[in-house]
Parts: sequence; C-alpha cells; structure tokens
Amino acid sequence: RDARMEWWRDARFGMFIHWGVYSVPAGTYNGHQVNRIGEWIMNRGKIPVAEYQAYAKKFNPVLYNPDEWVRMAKDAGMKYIVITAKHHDGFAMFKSNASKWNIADATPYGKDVLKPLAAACKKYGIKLGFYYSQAQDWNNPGGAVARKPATEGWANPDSAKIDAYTAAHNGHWDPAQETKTMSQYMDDVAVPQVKELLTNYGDVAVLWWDTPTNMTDEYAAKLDALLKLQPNIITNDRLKRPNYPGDYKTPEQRIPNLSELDGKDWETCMTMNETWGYKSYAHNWKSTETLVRNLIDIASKGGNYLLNVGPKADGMFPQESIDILKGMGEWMKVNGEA
Ligand code: FUL
Repeated sequence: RDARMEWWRDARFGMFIHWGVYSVPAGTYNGHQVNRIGEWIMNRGKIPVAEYQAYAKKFNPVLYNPDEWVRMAKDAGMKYIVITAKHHDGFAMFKSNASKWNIADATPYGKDVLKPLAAACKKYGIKLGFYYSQAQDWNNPGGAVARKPATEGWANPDSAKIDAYTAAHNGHWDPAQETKTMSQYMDDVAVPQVKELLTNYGDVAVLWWDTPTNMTDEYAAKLDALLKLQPNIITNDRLKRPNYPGDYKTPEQRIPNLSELDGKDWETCMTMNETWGYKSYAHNWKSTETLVRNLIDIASKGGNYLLNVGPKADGMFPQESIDILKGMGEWMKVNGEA
C-alpha cells in the first residue's frame, strides 16, 4: 500500500483538467448567463437532453495539443494530471462502446482525446489520472442527478414548474433521463466505461470518483472490483461513503487547518478562477502569488495541490491559466524541487 502511494506523496502538485461539452456553451445558455460552475450548466440551466446534446456538434477542438498541455504542467512543477474522462453531463472524452455520447461518435472532431494525452504524459514522465463521474450522469438514461433548484440557474420564468417536476422525478428534468433504472445505467454505462478507461490507456495512476449521488454499496463494489485492472492505481474518497474511503481525502476549494489533519493522505483541489469548466465571462482569477502561497501552505502540511485548468472548446487553455502556470513554474525553478 505504501509503495503504491510513494510517488503521490512526493508529488505535491498536480493539474486538474475539466474539459467537455460544457466548454462549448461556456456558461451561456440561450442568452442567459447561468450561475455557478460552468460544468454544471446543463443541471443549473435545466437544459433539455436534446438541446444539450446539440452542443456536441460544435465541439471541435482542432487546436488541442496534448504535448503542449503536458509541457505546461511539467514546466509549472506539476507531477501528475487528472482529467475529466466523464463529468456529470455523462459525455465521454474517449471512444466508448458503451455509449454513443462520446467525443469520437458525437462530435465533428471524431477522435478520442485521452489517447494522445496518455502518450504525451508518458513521453514527459507525468502521471495520468482519470476523473469519472460514476453516479451522476444527466444524459445517459438512468444516471443520477443531484437535484438543484431551477431558480439557481437564472431567473427562469418556468422555475416553479420545473422544480415541481424534479421533485417528482428524483431530480431529473427531462423524461429522456429516465428510460432506464440506475442499476441498468451502472451495468450498461458506468461499469463498461471504467473498464475501458482502465484497459485502453496504459498505466492509469489515479481514479478520481466524484459525487456519490444515490450510490449503493452494491454499485460501488462493482466499480471498485475493476481497479484490479491497474494494480498500482490510487483512488480518492468519493466513490461511496462511508465504506469506500479510497486512498486519500479531497478537500475542495479549501486548505485544511492543522487541527483538521488526522494522518490520512489528502489533496486540495482548487480552481484558478471561480469555475472548473470553462466560462467565457469568469474573470475572477487568483494571483500567481496567492496560488504559490497555497502550494507552500499545502506542502508544509503534507498534502497535495490539484490545481484546475478549464480548457476552451477549441482545445486551448485560457491565456490567464497559461500565464499563471508560467509564473508558478518560475517560482518552482528557484525554490522548488522541480
Ligand atoms: C465537484 C463537482 O460536482 C464539480 O463539478 C467539480 O468536478 C469538483 C472538482 O467536484 O464535486
């Protein structure tokens, strides 16, 4: 167990990447700026399945250059990358035989983006992990939904009606989401896709589960069993509470106080601005100095810092993120162990 954790404990600094179909609307649905984090736009905006799926037709990241992405991470002093293989919108950023709702089959780009990223990581000696939303899936039928009030999206005149519907439908807002049970979704989509991810991409360093909405121990056992496909893999604590604690804890958008530390491994994940997935009008960037201080604070307390980038739909990092990474890299070169 400890040998498996060794690289991770030494790493200190990694890159989180939230990239998917939500990068296309980039925070705006039908002229409405939808509140809160960009990758939640479908849920917050209560966008119908067919309308959301139409965004995939505009997802064509021709400027995607994984070699450059990995070099930027490495130059910043980062040792690993965790990318959204599938976020809550259910969209697979890889060629999947379990669902056509994937980048190879549903976009003009027509290619798996994880394969070349895995190759670039290997080339530069950076570990690669996959974020996989195992329970929430707003497009593949039977996936779970965390129910959120429609009023939190924007001042939608239909909010009361929508909220009455989601209350009666386990959080779902579109009948297309409910043509299967969650148990069918698990067997038809989540289990086969995690198997694909752990089979087709070489060494997978981390499986980063997220939001155990409506998870059962039975579902968790099926997913957990797949981890044996990657004997050295490390997982976080978000598969299913409390029986699947994984290898490390995941404080989100915050750095624990010394008094909270209990000897368990932990990783703070954090955004550079106010969203994980790209939003065209999210300009509240933290300064490079603040982010370096966060890294020092976290490292001094024995944790890891997973700092997020939300690439645009064309495949480019936002310029602000590029500048921040460069600035942090300059500090690391003088003061770090890079
Ligand atoms: C959360 C998710 O719901 C957010 O969208 C994001 O992925 C964050 C890292 O984890 O729980």
